Amino acid sequence: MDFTRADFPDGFRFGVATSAYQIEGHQFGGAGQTHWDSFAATPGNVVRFENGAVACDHYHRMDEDLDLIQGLGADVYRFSTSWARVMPEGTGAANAEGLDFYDRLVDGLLARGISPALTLYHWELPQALADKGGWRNADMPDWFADYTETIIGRIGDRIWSAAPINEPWCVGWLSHFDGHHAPGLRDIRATARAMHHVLVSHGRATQVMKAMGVGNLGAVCNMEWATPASDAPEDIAAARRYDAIYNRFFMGGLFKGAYPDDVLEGLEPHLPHGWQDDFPVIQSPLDWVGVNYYTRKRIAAVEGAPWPAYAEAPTEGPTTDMGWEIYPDALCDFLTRTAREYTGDLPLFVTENGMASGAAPDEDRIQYLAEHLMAVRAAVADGAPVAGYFVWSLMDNYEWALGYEKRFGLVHVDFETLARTPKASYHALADWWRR
Ligand code: IFM
Repeated sequence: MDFTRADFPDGFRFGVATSAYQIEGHQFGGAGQTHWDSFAATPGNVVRFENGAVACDHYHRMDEDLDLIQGLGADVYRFSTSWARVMPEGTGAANAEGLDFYDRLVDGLLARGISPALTLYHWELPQALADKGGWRNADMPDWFADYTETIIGRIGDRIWSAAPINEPWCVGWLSHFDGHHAPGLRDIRATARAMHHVLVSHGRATQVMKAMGVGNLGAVCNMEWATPASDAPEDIAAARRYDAIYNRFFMGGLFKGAYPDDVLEGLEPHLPHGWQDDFPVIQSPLDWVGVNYYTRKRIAAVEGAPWPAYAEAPTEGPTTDMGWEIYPDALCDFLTRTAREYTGDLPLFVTENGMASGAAPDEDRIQYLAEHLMAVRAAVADGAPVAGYFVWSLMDNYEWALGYEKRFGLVHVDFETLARTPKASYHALADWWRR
């Protein structure tokens, strides 16, 4: 990996990312049940019914993991707090042991010279709230605001940045329309409500944090490029709909105070009453935006099908172990488009990028990261104000519906012994991040 820090703008920050349920071990420390526990226990949802009960046992191995982050020379560690660990019933009493855990995590990072980048929600919804309809319920913004106040009251004085919700598209569409993630619904009305309530909850949490004196607040959206499968006008329109649902819905809500017409075409009849009045909350001012980027899809129209009437066409280029096409150019395109059309001068961060690979040594991952870092440099050269790049992920972990099979880590985890072993990609990054 032939880079130095001097190849990136002054003050550019490098880091690694994880999330609570994927690494901590949710059976430890008094955490409450989550909707991922019940989703995983339902046959057919998750490879081998695997769940996050033990995961990487980060709960007991936190110091070892923080040493690994320090050994990399990372400037930033992007982690999430689990709502169900902080408030096992989703509302009401806080779990003192959970708060202590995150308190130690933040102090452990600061003691090692690493900036803590907090995400408040990375998908482990407390089961008690799922039982009340979860993201479909219009009370979610209030519940989320209470949780925000509780966790920020404990660690908000020491974090470097905070974002309310990781990847709203996954929380809304993937989980309520595609049914691939908890709660596993396939229902357009649930989808519309979840997608809207996620954004309102984002706005409420942002306001709560600002009122509590927390600065450097952002939003983290995953983005997937859509290329028409052919030059046919139907395929071009289908790819535009995919882009609208995946990417422009959330950026439109956050930065234009409007949803794209090609999404409203399908979702408007199902949005909650008065949805148009929520944009002032959704648009609470932000200090930065994070882009999580992995791949692109080729999209074809499906004639005669109901909205959104599209399907994925076969990939064309090389793929990762996820079957995701490796397509670095779109990272540059997304960064420049986001700045041009939505965020202007606001700093952008690549808050996730990485690949699943079982290769040892993982030369393919080194290549993937190098190509995407080149794309970041191209975006910077085009004037996009990119201020940081975080690798997904520090270590192999629970890849949701794909269980422990897909390995995104810079550090190998043996899920029998839980031993950690840095991979070639870890050493390659450490080589120049530590210079
Ligand atoms: O593992 C996930 C993460 O939880 C959210 N972003 C994408 C990653 C890889 O699929």
